[in-house]
Amino acid sequence: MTEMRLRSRAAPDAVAAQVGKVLGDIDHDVLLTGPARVLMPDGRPLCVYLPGHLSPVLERRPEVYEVLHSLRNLKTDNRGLASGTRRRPIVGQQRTRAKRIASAVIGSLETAQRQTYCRLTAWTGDHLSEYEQLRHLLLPMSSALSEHVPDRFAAQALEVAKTHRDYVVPGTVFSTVTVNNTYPTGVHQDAGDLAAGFSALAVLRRGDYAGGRLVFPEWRVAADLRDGDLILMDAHQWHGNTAMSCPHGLKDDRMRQCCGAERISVVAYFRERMTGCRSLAEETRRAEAIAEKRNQFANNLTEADLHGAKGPSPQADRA
Ligand SMILES: O=C(O)CCC(=O)C(=O)O
Repeated sequence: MTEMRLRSRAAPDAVAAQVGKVLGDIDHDVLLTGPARVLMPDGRPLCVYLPGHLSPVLERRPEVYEVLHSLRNLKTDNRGLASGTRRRPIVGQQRTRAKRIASAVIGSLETAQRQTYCRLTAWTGDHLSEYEQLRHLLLPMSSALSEHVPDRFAAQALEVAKTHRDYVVPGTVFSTVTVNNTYPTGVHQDAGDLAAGFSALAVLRRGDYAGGRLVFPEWRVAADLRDGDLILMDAHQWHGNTAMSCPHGLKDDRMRQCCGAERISVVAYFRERMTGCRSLAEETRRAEAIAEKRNQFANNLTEADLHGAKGPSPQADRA
């Protein structure tokens, strides 16, 4: 395996100008073409590229592709910079919205903003047997972390050991997986995953397309992941993809029909706040209790409103 220590980084204002943007080939100088370990100037690992590492499992287990492919219709407008667009406000709501893209989060999620309990994502809960099939892919992804970035693996394993097993993919150091289908991410840094850990990103590829290279623009390093390739990476470094196109130029959502283009990326990681979650059964009971309280509150409000509108005045009440 080639080992490379980076010496220079792009100027901060140049990187700032790329945030949220889909990149081009001019945004990298180095294209990794074989097994490589890339270190940042201070010696911390940026990425470890393992071409073809997952090909044997994908050949043996065609069902893995089928499950991942079936996720292509799950869309989200909640990926912010990674969608390659800016978030826009939604009228009458506090939430903002970015472009809708084919990106699904599966596995476990912690409490966050409007979600007051830990849980499996909706798809996961409804498709447990399909989710379990993905373990065939996630196990070698986790073992690769253990072999190639043992200190990051150990840090992640320590947090996994503190986490209820309901939320961890058995035998791995992953709680959560993002599955993207055939869109280039804008330049972003991942959030919510363990700072001391490392992410593992696998690609499954179909059709005859160009682009979709994974680029670390601050370091001007890229990899053009082929079917079965794996890259272990520090997802807190800025990263994004180059635009994708079919041989005769089509670049949009119709690429799949046009040249059979499909690029599935599977990003596996550990969400650092999972350690605070109680068992799924306890969290579900808690969620039901919260829902019950909300219902009571809503019912009380309705009665109060009715009294306010039609009932006796407070003075009459007191008399
Ligand atoms: O598909 C890729 O190469 C990158 C995916 C990614 O960065 C993400 O989902 O956060």
